Amino acid sequence: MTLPQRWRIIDFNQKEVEELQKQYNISEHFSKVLLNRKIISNQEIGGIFSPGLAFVHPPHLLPDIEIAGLRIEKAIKNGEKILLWGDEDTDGITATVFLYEVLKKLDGRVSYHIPSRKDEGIGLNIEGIKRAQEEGYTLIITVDCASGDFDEIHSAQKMGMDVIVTDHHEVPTLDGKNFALLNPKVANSSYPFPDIAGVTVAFKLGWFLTKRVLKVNDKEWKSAAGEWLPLVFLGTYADKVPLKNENWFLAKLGFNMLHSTKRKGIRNLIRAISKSGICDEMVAHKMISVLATAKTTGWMQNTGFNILTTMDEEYLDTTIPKLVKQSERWYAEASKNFRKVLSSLSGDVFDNVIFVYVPFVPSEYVSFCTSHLKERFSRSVIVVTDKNGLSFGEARTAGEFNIHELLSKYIKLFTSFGGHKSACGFTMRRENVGKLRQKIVEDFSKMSVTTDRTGELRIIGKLRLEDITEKLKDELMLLSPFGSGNPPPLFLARDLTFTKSTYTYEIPDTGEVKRIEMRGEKNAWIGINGQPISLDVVYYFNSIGTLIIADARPTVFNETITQT
Ligand SMILES: [Mn+2]
Repeated sequence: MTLPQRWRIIDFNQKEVEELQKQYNISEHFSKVLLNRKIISNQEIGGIFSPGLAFVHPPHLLPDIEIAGLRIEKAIKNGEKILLWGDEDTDGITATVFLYEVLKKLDGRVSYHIPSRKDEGIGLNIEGIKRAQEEGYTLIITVDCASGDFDEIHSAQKMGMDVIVTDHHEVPTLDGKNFALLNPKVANSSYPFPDIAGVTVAFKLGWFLTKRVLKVNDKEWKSAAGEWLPLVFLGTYADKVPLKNENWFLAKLGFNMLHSTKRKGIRNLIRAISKSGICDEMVAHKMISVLATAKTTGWMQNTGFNILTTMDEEYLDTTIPKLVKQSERWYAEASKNFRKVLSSLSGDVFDNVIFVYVPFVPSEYVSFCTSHLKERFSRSVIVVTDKNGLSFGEARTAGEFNIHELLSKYIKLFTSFGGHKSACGFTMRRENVGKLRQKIVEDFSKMSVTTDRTGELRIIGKLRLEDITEKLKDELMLLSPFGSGNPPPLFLARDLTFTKSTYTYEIPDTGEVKRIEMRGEKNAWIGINGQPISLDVVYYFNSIGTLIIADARPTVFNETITQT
């Protein structure tokens, strides 16, 4: 059951559309797309037509980067053993790989450990710190974690090690901070765009260090950095940070390099997932879910790290197909659990927030269920299950609403809590779940319904499939890759006669016959007994110019189109 979304055709000032169109020699629809995204300055439009690292913020803007740079440079010069401490998701792994390779290039004596989320949890832990000390490490650099791990950091310091934190999660407090904390979200940060991924924070540190140690200039760095950009793309895409500002440029450049990268693991992943060998957004998502099954297998051992760094084809040929199968099984199991959660919903779907306690769902599927509920009902969602004698929950929000801030009010109810504005996680004693639920539902009932809902498809304009030009497709593809914060522009075609879930049409100029097909859930709209049916269709183009149907409904019932 999907609640019907309203379709809204955006209204444009025709004069503005024509002006922009003439000024940049672009098509009318693309002019509308740019106006809708408020991309109108010379510089912004220039960035879309020729994206480059020149549009990415320089590294010295990150807080504490000078202090970190000095300390790391000293460690390299003195031959100190440096331990990178990562996180077991794609953002954490790509960040670890990146900084590992940079420090190797700078002749650092570097190793890494990625804690197993299942056995060690997220962030620093005392056991690992002790082990690092025993093995003679004197500097620990975290990536994608540890902004709040003050106790562990102070312990490491007492054991004679320095700690540098690089991270992008919300920072709970700065009380007692006596270490370099490279996080664009710290309270006094003047970093211009804080919503970057952990891999991007690491990327900035690597850039800074390379300039400092090798005395290269920005231009030399930018030409050398290319090989790492696919890693930045994967981490950025996996963490679903908004593809805006510098995130978009980094994702764009990295995405474009996926096909030409020398990194064998990435090439092998694409081949294993995509029959055509071409990577679009769907393939990228699948790559990330395969990497998500590549776990930590012990101290300083992580399969994802191995995949992204190895040159050993044989290792990749045996490892990756196994992981692909495993991730398919995981997805099937996650979907099954999601359906169970769906059928357990009752009146919840009419509340401003969906808060469900579902102890029958294994904790590894909670994140999946939370995100999918949010997508389906376009509102804030909290899903809680039980894990290791405690309750464990995840929260996601639709739109701009800050769920991290709201949950922070109840920090006393949690035994652990962390995350971002739009996605966070927590653990708590089971007997407190009911109390939290009551508080949250109450908080949401006081908000206006629209605060956090995005249940509306906003459409650029009507565009018959016969009228789609190659020029427009090329223009739209400039905006890819599409994803969080950068949705593909939507168009509407009305009254298409579908026969057996297929619509066939002819391009007037060339006589070429094309067809589009209904797939998956949208199949609900195929005609009874295979009879032709007339449908209205909202569609878009993905990064490789394939037409994809976003939504469809029978023309006769379609009274939901509104013009703003
Ligand atoms: Mn991250």
